[in-house]
Amino acid sequence: MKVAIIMGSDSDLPVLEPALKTLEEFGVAAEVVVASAHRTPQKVHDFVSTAADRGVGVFIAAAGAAAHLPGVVASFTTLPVIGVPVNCTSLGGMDALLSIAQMPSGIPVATMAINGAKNAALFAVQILATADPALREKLADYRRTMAAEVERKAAKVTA
Ligand code: RP5
Repeated sequence: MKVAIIMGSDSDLPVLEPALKTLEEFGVAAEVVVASAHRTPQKVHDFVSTAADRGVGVFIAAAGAAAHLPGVVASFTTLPVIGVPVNCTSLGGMDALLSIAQMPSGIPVATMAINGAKNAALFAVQILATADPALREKLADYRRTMAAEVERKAAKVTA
């Protein structure tokens, strides 16, 4: 199963780099596309409505400002959609966070923190791992490594 990463503008790409890196680390394939809910809505529709046939299991959708893209993606699919609010305005990303989190009842989007692309990728991996024991083991390794790193740093503080 693949992850589809859809962003509202090419200007969002730097924020999404950690998601791409994380998926690569887990060996999870990604499709990446720029498509805007407002500027190229037909492209959004066509990309999302054909994604399951291409092996996509989860969407990560990122947008800034009046960030309608994740919600629109969710309206076209029953696959899980993870929303990443992008900080690109004078409102510091709060505009995007609220736009993405405040979905109407019936069409959920799992909303990450502002610029929270790494956690979006980890959450996507966790979703795919529910049906993939090898991926579950990689997640367990990741947690063990993270805990060891925390303890290594903590040891320097208490030494
Ligand atoms: C949103 O508007 C995009 O997702 C981007 O975060 C923001 C600004 O887009 P550009 O004006 O940089 O293309 O739709």
